[in-house]
Amino acid sequence: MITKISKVLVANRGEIALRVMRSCRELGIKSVAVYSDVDRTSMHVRYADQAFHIGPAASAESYLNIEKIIEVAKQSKADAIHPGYGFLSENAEFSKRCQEEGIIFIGPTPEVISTMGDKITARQTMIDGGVPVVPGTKENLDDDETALKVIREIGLPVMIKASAGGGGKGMRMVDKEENILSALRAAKSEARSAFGDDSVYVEKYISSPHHIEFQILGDQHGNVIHLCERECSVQRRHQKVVEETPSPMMTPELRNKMGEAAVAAAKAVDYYGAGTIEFLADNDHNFYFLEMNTRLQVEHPITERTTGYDLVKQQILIAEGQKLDIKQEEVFQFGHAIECRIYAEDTDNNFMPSPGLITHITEPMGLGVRTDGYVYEGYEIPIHYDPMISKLIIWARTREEAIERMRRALYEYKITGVKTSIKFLERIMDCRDFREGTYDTHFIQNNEEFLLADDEAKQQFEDLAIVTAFLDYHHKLKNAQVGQEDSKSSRWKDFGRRRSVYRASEN
Ligand code: MV4
Repeated sequence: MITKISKVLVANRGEIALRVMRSCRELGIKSVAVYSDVDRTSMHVRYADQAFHIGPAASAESYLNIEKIIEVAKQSKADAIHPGYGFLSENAEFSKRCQEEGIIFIGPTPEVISTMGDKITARQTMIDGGVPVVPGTKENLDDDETALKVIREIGLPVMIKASAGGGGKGMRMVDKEENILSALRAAKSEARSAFGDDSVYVEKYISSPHHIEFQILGDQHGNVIHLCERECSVQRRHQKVVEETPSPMMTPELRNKMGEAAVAAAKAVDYYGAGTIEFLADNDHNFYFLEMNTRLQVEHPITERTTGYDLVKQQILIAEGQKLDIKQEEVFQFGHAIECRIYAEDTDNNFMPSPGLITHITEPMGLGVRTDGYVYEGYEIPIHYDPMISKLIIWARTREEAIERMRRALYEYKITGVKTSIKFLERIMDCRDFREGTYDTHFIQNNEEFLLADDEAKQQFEDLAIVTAFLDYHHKLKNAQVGQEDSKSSRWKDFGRRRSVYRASEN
């Protein structure tokens, strides 16, 4: 049965709310925004066809307020809700409430969210579905004696993980016999206070893994395909910083094997919608199921760019009950895509969030450049939410060209008023391990000194360049000379040139 969707409530804010509404507009679907006190002037409110205030800044009282959001959906006669990522996107209760109210939840069923949210159950489900998992335990480790016995059987080092966790919370690595019990207790108590559930399980520790995830799409008729991988090993404290596709370590053989495993993983839970299967992979091409994310992910645009599919549109069509109109054999990737997450944070000060007023913003443009953002000049980034400003997504025919284009785009990106991670990202693009594509999940840690080295001269160039750009702009406006060729090169242009020569010869 197909239920045409004509109005979608977007239960989110920021760049992802805007991203979802854009696809709605292309499909001729009306969009409804919800917003908190501090988001009254946010871009997603301006873009939507309708907007409803749902409460104070605190997420718990607004973007996480299930009943309020359901009430707005009914009031606005939205026939579907898109949760974006974060907030209520992986909340089984929310999916259930939508079901009960006859509102289409653009995401999986409450049962699937619960199964994948509980990592012990997820592991068991994958084992049953024939998907490789990291060698380890199947049950909750309750008493010390059993714990010691199993951990000795698996062999040190091991990773103790919270069943209710994910994303690294409640996780402990153990490499010494005498530390087993204290690590077990630490993991349990962290899990209890973070999730109210102290179930833990144990896996063999994989020493230098890659984080590789597969994008999958499943419909409500049992069809599942994958749209290749994303390499997400550039992470800091379990936060992704840069993602790319294809993975530099991927081969056609490994992609086929992992892709098949990803499809099997989705089929094991009768998954429908867009989802991601996360794997750990080592340099010997062993790979293991890690977690499944039952939502659209932040990094989805690199898959869109190389495969050509609009993932939000696919989500909507699937939610309507349509059959997937993509066959696995038709899926191919063209070129290379890299995403950098631009954060309002002070990378020189332990990556402290740096919310505040955007006084000036110039975004990069040109061939192969996409920015998914939501801020504008005069916008104040609130302190209450994730400080991500935008995502810079670069496409080029080859990886090398994509890296150079990313450096160019990061160079063009000018934001004043808040501190940003742009410099840090430029450093990543200049890093040998990244350029050679030989990095793993320890990349940022291994290259910390290079990535954080302060270059005062460069910073002064940059500050001056921004001021000069601004002055140049005003000068041009005043003399109405925009569009005319300058006879003299401005100081701003000199700085730009000198800097790129310096950087090109660096490697
Ligand atoms: C591991 C691991 C090594 N061995 N499991 C971190 C987040 C959570 N999703 C799983 N994580 C890891 N699990 C075993 N058996 C190393 C990590 C890990 C990691 C994984 C993906 C991306 C970045 C990471 C950074 C540190 C540790």
